[in-house]
Amino acid sequence: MQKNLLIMSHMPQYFIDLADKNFNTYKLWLQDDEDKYLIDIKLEIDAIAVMGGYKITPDLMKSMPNLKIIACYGVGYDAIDISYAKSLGIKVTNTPEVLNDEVADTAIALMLCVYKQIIKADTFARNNSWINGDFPLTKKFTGTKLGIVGMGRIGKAIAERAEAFKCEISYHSRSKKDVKYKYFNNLNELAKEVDTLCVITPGGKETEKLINSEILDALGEDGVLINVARGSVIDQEALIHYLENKLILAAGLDVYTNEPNIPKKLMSLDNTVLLPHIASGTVETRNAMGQLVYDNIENYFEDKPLISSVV
Ligand code: NAP
Ligand code: 8YV
Repeated sequence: MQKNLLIMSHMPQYFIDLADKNFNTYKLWLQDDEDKYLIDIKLEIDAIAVMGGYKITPDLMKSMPNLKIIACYGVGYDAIDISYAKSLGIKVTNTPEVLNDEVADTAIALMLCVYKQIIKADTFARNNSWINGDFPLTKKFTGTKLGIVGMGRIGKAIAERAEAFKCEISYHSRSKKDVKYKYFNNLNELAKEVDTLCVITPGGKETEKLINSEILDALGEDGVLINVARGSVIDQEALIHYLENKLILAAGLDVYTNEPNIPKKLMSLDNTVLLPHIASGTVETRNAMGQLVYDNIENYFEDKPLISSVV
């Protein structure tokens, strides 16, 4: 018998097609009254598929007595109450590895855009400003000192790419990793040492405002901040203050505290490059993520081992 899969919000079509073919799908985001719909279907749901940023609360889990697995479309699962899921025996899966290259590419792209002012130069060319004179000289990225905060799967992929740019690479995480780069047990010391700080830790309580005024101070007025992790890892108000007052040089951001809202102040600054959380957003990578979400759910119901389980 086909299992009942609740899809919380719109997800890339590749996954929807797979899900429609193989499960009874319930599409919450297409309903006029989502709360009433959830009440109507709550006893039927066996599995949930959810985009990374969508909150899965204890109340929602508690309301579905047959829920066995929550498959997160993203490697970061900070929006799901994991310990509550565990307490109910609900499995949670995520999508590690398949997006490492894409997110690392985006991190490097942000660094190049910030240093070489690619976005401003594009606007300058389109506005025909060139006829009035050359674009101002920018700043060399190759050979700079890069500090990676979070030397995990994606952190390593960023470091591999940065090596090609002859960067001097060092990193901070809670434990030293088996890598050739210099380890800083103290984040403040790392920030003092580098030109660019690139953040790629998980979100959630453990890392909340890890990058605060103290760290931005240490990064200093020539320092660049790149965030492809989660908005919560940075004290966004402090960051705006440091950017506005040129207390750090610039920032390249893919993620924000209250997505999809980006503070107007951040938009108005000329020393930011802002992306709408697209670090993994190519057709190829999103299809691979969708396949992994699907395979985890299918494996669960076929009594096969989960490919990437969190709990
Ligand atoms: P991972 O392999 O688990 O690596 C996470 C790294 O962060 C580890 O090195 C870990 O080392 C470190 N870390 C964890 N907590 C820390 C803390 N409190 N202080 C300092 N370092 C800490 O995860 P991943 O696959 O690389 O993904 C990392 C994160 O990137 C995801 O969780 C997600 O939030 C984000 N992400 C964003 C996008 C996007 O679209 N922008 C896409 C993919 C992923 P220790 O445990 O030793 O500290
Ligand atoms: C996704 C991400 O875009 O994997 C993650 O942690 O942040 C991104 O790859 C996000 O999860 C949307 O589902």
